[in-house]
Parts: sequence; C-alpha cells; structure tokens
Amino acid sequence: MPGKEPPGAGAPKDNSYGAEAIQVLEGMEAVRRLPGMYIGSTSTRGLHHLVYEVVDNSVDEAMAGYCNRIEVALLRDGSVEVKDNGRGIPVDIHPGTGKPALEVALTMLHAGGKFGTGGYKVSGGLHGVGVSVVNALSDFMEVTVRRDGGVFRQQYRRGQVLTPVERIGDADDTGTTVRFHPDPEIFPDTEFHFETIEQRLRDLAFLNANVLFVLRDDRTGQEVSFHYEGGIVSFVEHLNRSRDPLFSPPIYIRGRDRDIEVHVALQWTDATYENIHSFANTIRTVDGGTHEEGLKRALTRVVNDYARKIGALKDNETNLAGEDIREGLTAVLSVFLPSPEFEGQTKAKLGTADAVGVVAGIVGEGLERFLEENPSTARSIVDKCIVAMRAREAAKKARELTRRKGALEITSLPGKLTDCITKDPAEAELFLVEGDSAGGSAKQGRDRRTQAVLPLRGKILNVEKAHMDKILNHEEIRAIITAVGTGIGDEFDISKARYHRIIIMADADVDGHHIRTLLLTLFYRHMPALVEKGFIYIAQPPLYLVKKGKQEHYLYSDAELERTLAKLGKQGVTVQRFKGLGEMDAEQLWETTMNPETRTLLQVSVEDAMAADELVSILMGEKVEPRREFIQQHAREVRFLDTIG
Ligand code: 0RA
Repeated sequence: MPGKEPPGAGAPKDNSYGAEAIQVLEGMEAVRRLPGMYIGSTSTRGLHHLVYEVVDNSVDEAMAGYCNRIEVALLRDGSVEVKDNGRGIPVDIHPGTGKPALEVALTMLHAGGKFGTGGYKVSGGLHGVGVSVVNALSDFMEVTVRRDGGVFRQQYRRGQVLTPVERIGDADDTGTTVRFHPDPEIFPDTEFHFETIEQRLRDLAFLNANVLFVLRDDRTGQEVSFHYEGGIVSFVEHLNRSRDPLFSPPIYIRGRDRDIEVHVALQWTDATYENIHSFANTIRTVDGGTHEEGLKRALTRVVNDYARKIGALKDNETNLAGEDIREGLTAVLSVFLPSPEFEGQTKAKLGTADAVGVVAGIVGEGLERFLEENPSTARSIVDKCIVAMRAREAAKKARELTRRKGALEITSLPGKLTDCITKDPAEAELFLVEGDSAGGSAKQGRDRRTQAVLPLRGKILNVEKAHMDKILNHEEIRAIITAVGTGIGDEFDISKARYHRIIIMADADVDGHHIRTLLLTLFYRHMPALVEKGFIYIAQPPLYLVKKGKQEHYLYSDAELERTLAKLGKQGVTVQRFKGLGEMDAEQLWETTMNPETRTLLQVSVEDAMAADELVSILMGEKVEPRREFIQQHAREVRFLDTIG
C-alpha cells in the first residue's frame, strides 16, 4: 500500500522523484475515494472540518508563540480564506524531496504529526489530518506566504499542483494565507455557516489567550472578532455572566505531568446544576472522558477532606457526593496531550487513560492550596455543597414518596398520555405537543401503532433555579418523565426509555420557542443521555400553505415561500399563514409534520441543547443587564435558535 507511507519513507534514492510523484497522486486519490476516513463525513459537519483544519494550523503557530492574529473570511464565491501573521510556511527546498517545503506540506499526506516542526500537533486534529487533506477535497486552493521579504504563491486543484511556487511580490511582514473552495464532487452541500464557524472561533479565542480571531462574511457583510486576555478565566466569567458567583475572580490552576498539560478555571455560583466545558487539544469533548473524570475525582476528594478538616462535616456524617460538590460549579478544563484517543460515536469523549491521574493530581494540588490560602471563600464553597446535599436528600425522599404512590396505581403512566400500540422502543415515537388543541389534532392524525401523544399545557417550569425536588413535583415535567420511562438524575436508566424518538412539536412563535428551549434544557441538564443518544427531535411544522387551483404547497420558510410565489406567479394564488399548530386539522398535521414518509425532523445535537441551556440561563436568570445585552447583541443567535424549531 504505497499510498499510506509517510513522505519519503523507503523511497529508493535513484528514482525518488518518480516514486514520490506517484505517491502524491495516490495519496490524494485515497483521500478523495474515502473522505470520511479523513474528515469523519462529507456532511455539513465534515465540510466545516475543512475550515477547522486550516485554522488549527494557524493556531499551532500561535501556540508556538509566533502568531497573534487569525482572520477567517467567507468569500462570495463560496471559498474560505484563513490568514495569519505567523512565520509563514517555509518555501525553501525541502532536502528529502527536492521540492519547496510549501509544496510538500500541501500535496503529501502526513502521518499524524505536523510537518516540519518535529513536535506533535497541539491544536485541533480531531482527525489530525493536515492541510493536504483539505487540498485533496478542494476543487481550488491557493496558499500565499509572506516570508523572507517576499510574497510566494502556489495554486492547486483537487490536491494536485496547478502552478509552481512563485515569488509574486515583496513583503514587509510574515504570515500564511490559505484560500480554498470545497469540491462539490465530494460535498453534497458546500455552504459554510457563519454561526458554526463563529462558535469554534470563540472557543479557540478563549483557549488561546491574547490571540485575535476575526470572522468576516462577505456574503452578508457580517463580522465578529474575539480576543480574550484572560483565556479560560475569561471563559468562566463569560459563562457566569448571568449568574451570581460565590467569589471572584475564578480559581485558575495549571500544571504539566507526563507530557500532559492541564489548564483549569473554576468558579461556583448560586445555580443548581453543574456546567463543565472540557477540551482536549482544543477539541470540545462534550461527552467528557478521562480528563473530566480526573477533575471530578480531585474536586470530590479535596472538598471532602477540607470539609472534614474544618469540622463542617462531622466524623459520623457521610461524604459529600460528587454532584453535591459540583452543584453551581462552572468549570473550563483544557488539556493538551501528544496522541489523544477520542471515543464514542461522535468522537467527543477523551479516552486516554493517563489523563485521569494527571488531571486529578494537578487539580487536587492546586485546589488544596487555594482552599488553604482562602479560608473564607473555602468556607462558602463547603457551605454551598452541604446545602446541595440536603436538597438532594429531600429530593430522594420526594422521589421515594412518588414511587410508593405510583406502585399503588395499576398503571403509573400519566393520564394525559395517549400511548401507541407497539411496545418496541426502537419504533415508538412520543410527540410532546404544545397546547390541548394541537394535542387533539395530533391524537386524531397520528399513526396509532407507533406514535404516542402527550399534550403539554402552559409554560414548563423554569428549570434554571429549581432544585430537583421542585422539578419532580411539577406536573407537566412528571408526566414527561413517567411517559419517557427512564427516570431522572441518579436513577436515570436509558435502557428503560419507552421511545427512541421524543419529538417536540411546538408553534413557530415566541411561546413555542420558549417551550422548546425549556424542554431542551430539561433534557440537557437532567436526562443528558437522551440527547447524546440522539433520541430528541424537533418537529418542523409548515409556516405557509400556498394554493393555486388544485395544487397545494406546504412551505417551511420565508425563503421557500418567496421561491414558490415567484414560480407560481400571482394569478389565482392564495397564501395561508399558520400562526400555530392549532390551525391545522388532524389530516394536515399528519401530512406535514407527523407522517414519517413526508415530514422533516431535526435531530437535536448536544451543541443545540447546550445553546438552549445557555439561552435559558441568560433569559431566565435574575440579572437584567446580561439579558438586555444578549438580546441586543445576539438577536441573530436568538433567531438561529428559533430556526431549530
Ligand atoms: C513549519 C515550520 C514553520 C512554520 C510553519 C510550519 C507554519 C505552518 C502554517 C500553517 C498555517 N500557518 C502556518 N504558519 C507557520 C516555521 C519555520 C521557521 O520559520 O523556522
């Protein structure tokens, strides 16, 4: 398998040029044949990995201390440009191949590690593939290097050299600019999303203190920039901007052991849930993993030891549980390690075993020192943990009471649930429907065999401030939990899920948005495995019905309406706007929103649920200022969240 060899490996000296040319060709072909092997998939997610891969190269240059500005531009022709002010990719002749180093970097596959630097690739590298893979999957790429007083340029098509490295002018600075256009032969959808890239750049800005990230969209004129002097401490402050912190600034701990570098920032607030964001080599690990386990271990051990030492916990009392200690904790954990193993379906969980002990050791030592040096803050942390423990005990009692009550009834399923006939969770669906009237249509219109309906009335409890015991006593939420069947909190058991599709069906208005956001937050905070398993969906009811003669078109967006009206013309066309689900009759609801053959469902990702959770914190929290700021600055994101539903 010559295509799999690292550059130059084993190539006999006498015909090395020919052998390498073949190798280049085969390497690029291999990537184009099986793109999923290199970038995960060719979906929108894979498409955006191209941008991340290119940006990560600039981030590596920033981490090495040579670059403090990275600009990403979404250009009108559908290409993306990433520009940095690093040292510039070397353009001199690479001794092994006789070619410019730039060309080698862009056209030869590299086995993992970053070319030329000897060290491992520290940032990103979810797939660790290098920019040559992006080149292979682009129908056009151009790299411009400013270095040694000159501007050098090379162009490529589908991973093949189009023009030699040329000096095209003089430069008085240094840096690298990569512009590429994704190949439509590879990607069914080549449209880049501003918000998706924006989220990644914001994370990177927090993880790389003092590096300026700019994102510009020439298609719309939008521009944002991120620059945080405080790094992950700023990150925690940002996450807590709508909460009341117990102390400030956040605790910051860093250390290095056995090749693993650890950075943590911690701050407790009056919130009743934990909020941990972890990263490995700047990749967001939404499913946690060994590094998070190490952090939790350290917290549990150190806070318990300290609570006993100061007599807040008596000898005859049991230890605080980990969840008591993490209640109200906002933490950002960022680790860097040579060859991270990512696990799970979405590769969002760190598997590297060494990380547990290393993180536990570094965080344990740092936290111990902080508590010793700040006794009054330490006391308030311990007191908060003890309050959390009491609340947990009260919740447990409430739960036991509910269970006993439930056992007396023949069936403990909620009365409002209209269940489906099948008992096979894999084919069963639960519709959570806003409002009784839509609930009625859904019951009539549904497929009785596989579709169950639970109508929800009024507003769902704000889970932001409520403790578990209150949550469990809220009628609508209890109905959802019993219908779903998994239980909640430490009793949660995914194998008991009665449906593998739980579909939120709400109006496309402000109230519907509110209910959707609150339900997503409930699932994200209290039944996260449902989100991780991909069991949560959002129904897509139509916004308009356009009729012309016997033709009927259900339309799901304003853009679609415009297109359809342009196509049909004005003559004899009527437009009905659905203000709510309640305006559709049972048959319409079935045809447009419930029928598996014709409907569209949005599967909720952990990122979607996380965004909803953040929105709830801001919109429902007690602080007015962040709320106003959020609505003013992020009107776009609120709209974006709206489009989730
Ligand atoms: C290898 C060596 C050197 C710089 C880079 C790679 C480099 C790569 C990228 C990719 C995007 N931006 C980048 N900036 C730098 C430095 C060699 C030297 O000057 O000593």
